[in-house]
Amino acid sequence: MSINTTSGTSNTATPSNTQPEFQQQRSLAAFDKACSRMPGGVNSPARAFGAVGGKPLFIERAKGPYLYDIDGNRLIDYIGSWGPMILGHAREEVIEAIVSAASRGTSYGAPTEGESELAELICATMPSIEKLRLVSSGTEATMSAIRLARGATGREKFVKFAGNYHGHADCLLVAAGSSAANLGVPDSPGVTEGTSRDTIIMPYNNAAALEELFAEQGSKIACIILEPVVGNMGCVPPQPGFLQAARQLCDKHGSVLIFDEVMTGFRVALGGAQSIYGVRPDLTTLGKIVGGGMPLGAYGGRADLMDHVLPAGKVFQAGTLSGNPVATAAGRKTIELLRKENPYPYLDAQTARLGEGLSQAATAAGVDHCVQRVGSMMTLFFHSGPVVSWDDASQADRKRFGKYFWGLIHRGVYMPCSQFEALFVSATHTPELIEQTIDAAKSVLAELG
Ligand code: KE4
Repeated sequence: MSINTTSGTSNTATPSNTQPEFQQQRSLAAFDKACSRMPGGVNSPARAFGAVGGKPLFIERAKGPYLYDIDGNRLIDYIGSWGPMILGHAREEVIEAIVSAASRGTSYGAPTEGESELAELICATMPSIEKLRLVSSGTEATMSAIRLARGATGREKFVKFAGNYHGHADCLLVAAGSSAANLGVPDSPGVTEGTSRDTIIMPYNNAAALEELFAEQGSKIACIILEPVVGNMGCVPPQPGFLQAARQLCDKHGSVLIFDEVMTGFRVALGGAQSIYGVRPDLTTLGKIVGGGMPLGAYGGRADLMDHVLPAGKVFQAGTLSGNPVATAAGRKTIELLRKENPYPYLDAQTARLGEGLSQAATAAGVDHCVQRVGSMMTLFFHSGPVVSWDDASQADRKRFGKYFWGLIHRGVYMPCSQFEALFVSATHTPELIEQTIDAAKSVLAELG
């Protein structure tokens, strides 16, 4: 694992475009049809290409590092379903586990041994998790962890950070208010003042501001929730001492420290960001990779906290498909393969090379940029950097990013469709594909320069 911000110097761009002419007719027709029945034609706004312009590609299938869309375009995929596909798409052993589980029934609404086996695997991989509850998404995990922290402490306020995304629970769809107290205001229609006023929004990577807040309000704060490596404003690593400050403040004031590792769990390292930075959270939330691409999330941590959750305790949380046997089979197989194969050194090397190549290409083109990476999650910011908070990230050149995104699509490369997302490299991205991606980027960036 290495953390770096690079903006190196380099050789000239060598245009390469070995892809057949990019087509989009069928996707455009499919999008129009989708819009007739689904708002914005998608089931999650991140897919709608709103941040890059144009209309989304409809995918027919995927295998390894590739997506194949309904117009026959083959694309090197750097979204990986927004993180889950670390082993590459349609890994045979995972598919076999899903088919085998599904052949025995898809859901029972009763406990299975497979849930305990997955729980054991997660606890063995992330020792801060002594007990956990399986749910069906990252949002459910974070929403439930915040409720648990509030229920266990009897406190109502909690802290999140600008540029950190934790899913769409009402109390999290909150923007920093104008007031100096950083009190939250609704960030979506339908979110009420009542659910926002207990959410405190702070600047990420600002330990001094956090210390000042806790000095004033520490006894009222149920928890801090944060992305230990931010992916949702683009990749922003924690500055030295920031995570430690959050830990110390929670210890001093009796607040719960929640690491939202939905994206970083099993991604930046097998044990997630907490295994890299040596800070032990009280609760961890998981999603994405933990389900192997199936709907599965989890929240867990100190047993004394988790025992507040119904029916062991009184904090309510439930779910029809929580711990679903097909999803847990996919999650177990994925984690078993990660533990057995340890792809992390390979992923680190491939992503480092990609970052180096993108930076060299941008420098050669005279494009203001920086590259920020932790393990196999990375962002090329159209910003001179460093990007340490939302105030920095929000200054990035989104328009230029959109042109970069579409230029790469036309060259057979599918990057995250927003400047404020991280790209993900999988174990199936070969060195040849990394070089092909760099060549495509050289060609695109040369046009942008
Ligand atoms: P889900 O409810 O989407 O499974 O997880 C919410 C969530 C929680 N915490 C973190 C750190 C996350 O990154 C996410 C979801 N990530 C986004 C993309 N950055 C999911 C993509 C989407 O919304 O379609």
